[in-house]
Amino acid sequence: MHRFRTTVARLRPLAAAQTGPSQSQPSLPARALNAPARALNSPARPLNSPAAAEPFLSGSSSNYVEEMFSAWLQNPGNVHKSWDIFFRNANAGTPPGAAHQRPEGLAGAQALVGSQSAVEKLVEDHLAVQSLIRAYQVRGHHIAKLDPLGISCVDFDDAPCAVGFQNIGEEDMNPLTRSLPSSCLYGLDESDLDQLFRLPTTTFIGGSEGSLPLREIIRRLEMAYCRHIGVEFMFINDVEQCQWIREKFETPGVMQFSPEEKRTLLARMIRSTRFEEFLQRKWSSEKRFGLEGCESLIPALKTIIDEASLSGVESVIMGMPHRGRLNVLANVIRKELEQIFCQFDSKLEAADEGSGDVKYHLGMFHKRMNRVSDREVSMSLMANPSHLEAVDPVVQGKTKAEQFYCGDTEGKRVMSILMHGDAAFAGQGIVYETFHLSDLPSYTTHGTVHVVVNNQIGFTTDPRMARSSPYPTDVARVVNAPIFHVNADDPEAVMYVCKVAAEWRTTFHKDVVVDLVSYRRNGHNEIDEPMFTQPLMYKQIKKQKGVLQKFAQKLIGEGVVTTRAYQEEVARYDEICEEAFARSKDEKILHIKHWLDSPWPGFFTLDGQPKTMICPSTGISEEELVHIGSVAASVPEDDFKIHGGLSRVLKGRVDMLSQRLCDWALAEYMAFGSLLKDGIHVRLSGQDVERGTFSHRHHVLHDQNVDKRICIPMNFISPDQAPYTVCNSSLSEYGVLGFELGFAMASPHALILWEAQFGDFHNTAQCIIDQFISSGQAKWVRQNGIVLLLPHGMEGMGPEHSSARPERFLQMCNDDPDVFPKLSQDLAVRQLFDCNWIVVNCSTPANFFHVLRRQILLPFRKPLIVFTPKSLLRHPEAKSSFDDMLPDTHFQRLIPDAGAAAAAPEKVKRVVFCSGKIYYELIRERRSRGLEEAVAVVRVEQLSPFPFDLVKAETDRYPTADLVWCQEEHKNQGYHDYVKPRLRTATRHTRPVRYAGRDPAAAPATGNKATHLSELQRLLHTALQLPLSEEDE
Ligand SMILES: Cc1ncc(C[n+]2csc(CCOP(=O)(O)OP(=O)(O)O)c2C)c(N)n1
Repeated sequence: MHRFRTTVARLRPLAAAQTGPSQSQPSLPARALNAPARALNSPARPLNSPAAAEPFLSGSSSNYVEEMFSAWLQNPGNVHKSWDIFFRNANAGTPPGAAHQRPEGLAGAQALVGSQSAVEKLVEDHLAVQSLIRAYQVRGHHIAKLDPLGISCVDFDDAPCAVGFQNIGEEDMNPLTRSLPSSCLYGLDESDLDQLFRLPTTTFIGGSEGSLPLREIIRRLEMAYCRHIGVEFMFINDVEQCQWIREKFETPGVMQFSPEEKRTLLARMIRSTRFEEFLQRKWSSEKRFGLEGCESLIPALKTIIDEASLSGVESVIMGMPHRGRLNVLANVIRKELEQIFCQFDSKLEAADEGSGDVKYHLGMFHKRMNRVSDREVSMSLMANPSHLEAVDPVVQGKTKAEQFYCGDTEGKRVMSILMHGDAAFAGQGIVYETFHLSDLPSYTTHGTVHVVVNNQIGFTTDPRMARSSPYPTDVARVVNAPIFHVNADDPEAVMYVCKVAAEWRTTFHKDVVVDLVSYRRNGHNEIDEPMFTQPLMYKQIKKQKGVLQKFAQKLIGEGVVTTRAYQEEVARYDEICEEAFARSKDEKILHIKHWLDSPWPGFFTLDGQPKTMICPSTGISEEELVHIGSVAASVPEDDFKIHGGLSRVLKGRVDMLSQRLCDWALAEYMAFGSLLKDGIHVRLSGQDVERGTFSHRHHVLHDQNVDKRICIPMNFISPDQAPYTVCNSSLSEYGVLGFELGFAMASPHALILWEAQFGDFHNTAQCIIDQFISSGQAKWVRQNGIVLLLPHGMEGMGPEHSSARPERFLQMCNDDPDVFPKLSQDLAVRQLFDCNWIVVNCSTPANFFHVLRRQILLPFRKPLIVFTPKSLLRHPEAKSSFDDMLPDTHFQRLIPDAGAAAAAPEKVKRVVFCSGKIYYELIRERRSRGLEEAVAVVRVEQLSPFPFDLVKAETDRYPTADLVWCQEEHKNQGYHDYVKPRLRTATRHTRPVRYAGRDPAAAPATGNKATHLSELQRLLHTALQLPLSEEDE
């Protein structure tokens, strides 16, 4: 791709007077030779002479030399002999200033080649032209006419524009009429304008011509870079990619469309514009976050989808904010218009469970024929919360999952498109987190097309106050994504950049940004008054002709359509809207289910219900346990040397297996392995999950002798198993959890887990937890079985790393604390079906094993929050027998006391209810106090939905005992606030429930180990002290 042509040859005399190399000795800046040597990884010795001593070649003219040097490195014959000698000398150690020698054959030709100064001027002028071309490529976008309003306040103060021929429009293309500072012209002046110049290989403006007069060079550069498209790409450090972009924008005549294409574009503009006008006419006082001012978004998206479909893409997953969403649903996804219109009828009753959501947040899935490619394309627009940009990683996760399920390892069949507002794109950190997932092997979706609806305002805040970067899109530069700014009032320019963006993705499988520079005709929404805050901008907007009107006039002027044909097309679409409106009146109920973005065909009955209300046993056979255990204890690759410490871990697993025991890591292995064997994909993602933060998991083995050689035993369980994915993530919670949630959305037949490094870090992903996980089903009738593993427990490690904040998760549970559920055979499953998520804290490896398997064996999907242990990972008592994992065993929502207390319940004076690791502290203390008969310790393993029935059974079993809730967390934290009213309901308010735990506190834990231990001792004392002290009464 990259054409290294003989640059010196291109400088061959254009006229006799200009021929021949100079006798002067051009001296080179050190960088000029160093840079390509590095780029090409050449052994050539770099020069170190000070650049200051090299007046002849400076600044960006060094590119010219770099290019020659690169060409010379490839083959010395590529360059003119004079440069060959120069590079040879320089490489041999001669200082650049002395490296030039006149080549033999040319020496005698002195008389023919003209004066030394003419040659110097020739070289200098060519270098200047090269600099000028480069300046347009780098900074042409600064002066492109991107803003339809002409009031852009993009501030380039930090990057002043040095392109000379500023703001030369098509109608005013003559630079001679301007007096220009000479610095802008790199030493060129008016007398050079008609001079012919060889074009360097880094430009395509010549088309088939190798040289052009300077005047034409400038005109073509202006056409390519300074009209309605601003191309920002020169920061990309890949030569091939830069050349590709140059070719797309510089080649003469690239932006020409056939009359047919123009008519299609007009029809799309009509739909986009008239749809908003229709809504405005019918519901003038309703919020709809219309697209007015950026109507070309619709043809933009359709162009991207057309191009993608032509290249073989079968599924497009989209995420977008509120602005223009109804229009996208109507005109891109092609949701039935009556379904959209009936959302405006507030009197319609909702047919589905849950709260529903406002119309401009709902998602949609639809498969349709693409007219351009004649191929079917599935399109989904993901439902999203109000939280701008939160949907970005979710879309990426779902895209990755779809690619995974169809074996699309290069992103050729499934792709994502993300839309953004300008203020949100610049302001929300999740955008950055999402970009940083874009090129990671386990997270890449092989290129996303980002489209920014840049209406130059965010609610009431203008860009000067909303961001510190010139463009709202600068965040994309971190991943070397090209950015195509385009004036959205020029639909043809929009269509062109969208074509190029889609082609970019197809070619390079990397992200790309289209920045639709536009305006917002109305206020933030249709009932907002923008003149309060942006009076001048809105005076200008009021004068602004609509883009459809302008575009129609242009095409009519060109003779592409007649006025009549245009009017008929408009009338036709208006009629479509009117008819749909009439039909919408027949709708009697609102079905949110019609707005599902991720249907799971076959998983539910036809009317969307679970096929059963039964959860089978989650146990597995002894044989299977032994087999999976043996894989977990092995290195299933030949000649694979593992670390000695790891050998001990694996040996420990062998020992456990021989005793029919499982610790935490092994139980997790058993759960994952058994599901994989049954064809269920398991994906575990998060920071350092491969080894496990606490070095207990070791799912990826590393050969100690061979770099990057790894082995994942979990993939050696059975030949026809599902693949196992375990992936260390970037250091992000918001982005990665969102991604995994999206992954889990794609299919119910996979176990998708996100593990926080420590449970408290989940709070940087709070938006995903609040907006999607806890409330997603209620808002969008969409189920999700994601699992969150949150290490939790007071281990004396200080306020950080101790608490996964169970209180927060429990506070968001929807089970009623005051209602004792109706007892029935299927109560446990029905409770799960009714809840918004499941919260557990398992105290045994076997229960952890069961709860993970239950996620898949349930006939529906619910998010699962697991507070996972730290010290219990190696606690000698926290082991489970195979007996607890065999067929017919289940997850235990509550584990009753099974010792002396249970044997003689009438003698029991106290029942201590607890959850999680405090159980082991309690039984140790009970033992040391000799209270095994007097105190029963009962573990609530499933906190939510609360096991009312089992708690009641326990309190009934010990009728004369007093009841205590014990937790190691502070009183205002942990489970207390959630559990207390439910325990009371379970006892029908007949028995008081006392608290044994830490006092209320602001921080989750003390930083002082001694304080930690004394607090623990005190709470254990409170829990086990008999009889009750007076203040506890
Ligand atoms: C995370 C978040 N913070 C604040 C808001 C409130 N809000 C809604 S729209 C909006 C302005 C968005 O501006 P922009 O991204 O430019 O999109 P536009 O509405 O202009 O199309 C704000 C601040 C929000 N929805 N989400």
